[in-house]
Amino acid sequence: MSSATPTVLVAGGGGFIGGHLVADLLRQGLDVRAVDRKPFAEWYQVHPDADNRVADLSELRSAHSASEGVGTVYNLAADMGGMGFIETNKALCMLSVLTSTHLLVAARDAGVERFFYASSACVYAAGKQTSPDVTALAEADAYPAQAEDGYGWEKLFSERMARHFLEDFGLQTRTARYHNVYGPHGTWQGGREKAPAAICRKVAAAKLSGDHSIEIWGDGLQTRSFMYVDDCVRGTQMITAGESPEPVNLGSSELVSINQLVDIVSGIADITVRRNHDLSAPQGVRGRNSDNTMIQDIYGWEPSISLRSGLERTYAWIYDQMTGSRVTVPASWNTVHSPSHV
Ligand code: NAD
Ligand code: GDC
Repeated sequence: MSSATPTVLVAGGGGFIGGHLVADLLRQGLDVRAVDRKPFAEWYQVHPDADNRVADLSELRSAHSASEGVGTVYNLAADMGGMGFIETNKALCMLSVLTSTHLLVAARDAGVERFFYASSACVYAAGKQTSPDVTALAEADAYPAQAEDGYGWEKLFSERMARHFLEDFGLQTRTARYHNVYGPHGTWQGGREKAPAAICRKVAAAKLSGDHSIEIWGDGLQTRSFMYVDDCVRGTQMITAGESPEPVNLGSSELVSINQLVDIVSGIADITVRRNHDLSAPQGVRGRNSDNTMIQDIYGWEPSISLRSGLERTYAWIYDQMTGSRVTVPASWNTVHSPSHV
């Protein structure tokens, strides 16, 4: 691309959502810089047309270097995972505040025009998520604050820091609160995976091994909404280009129980599974859904890819990872992973 076109920085570009975002930005013909602290071998997607770099963006020097000549920053860099990870890695999750901080400072110093921050539904008050038939969470439900311990508080703090960098320095920051994003080319094993990928892996393992029993964390009545990654990538760019700096929900409003999630995946796999409910496993909140009133009011759009169609693509990809790489099906794939302190 011509040097006149400012570069787009995707911080966390070696990650799940980052890999899909880089791909979409490249498809639009943009100059993209993807930066991640992981070695390239661990990136979910490496796009040769991007300027791919390995760097730890929690260091101010690296954040400054990554931001040189950049017009738009997407900060997707954080230490994160499903409940099996964030419940037992609270300090690690909070250390992401160094990355959030240094990227904001570097963006301000580099004269960046737009800065997107990936926040999370984990900022929402626990007291409003105590029942499976939960009232969908609206943006105001983040206060009085009672965020997810560790991870949720870092997200809420970094949201507020992004707002203050707009108020005090004029950096045009934009924030979305992602609600459980799933899809291919993401984490599906090892302890950081979230429920959609975990259930896909367990059902595929059942199908491949012939032992049709799977372990489910909790009683399965707990509810969530799950947003397919293509909706996330589209909404992220829409919000970044938009004029509203207020944190806005970016999530599906299709509420399902975890038992229903298992029904859908086992239907896709065409097997009937026996369910072993582990009530001692990490469960997070009892119910969570996205109220999409604000995103509809501002943008006239909300995520719309159905859970069934998103899971068909996700299950197929995970099944291929498990068979294409001639991976044997260890029994451990069907159990709660003791969170790896990765
Ligand atoms: P991911 O773990 O796949 O991607 C995050 C990437 O950031 C990783 O590749 C990691 O190596 C990188 N990273 C972390 N610290 C870094 C640092 N100091 N320097 C450079 N790179 C660093 O996670 P994801 O699912 O793609 O999530 C992307 C963003 O969206 C994260 O900020 C996450 O908190 C947020 N989010 C995701 C979800 C979801 O359901 N996936 C939900 C809410 C919020
Ligand atoms: O891990 P998660 O997807 O995160 O869990 C959703 C629900 O699925 C939980 O109640 C969990 O107990 C249940 N579950 C059942 N079986 C399994 O095998 C399993 N693995 C997993 N992982 N869960 C299982 C997430 C955070 C993210 C992010 C999003 C934002 O919380 O982990 O970091 O912030 O929220 O929406 P979840 O939805 O609780």
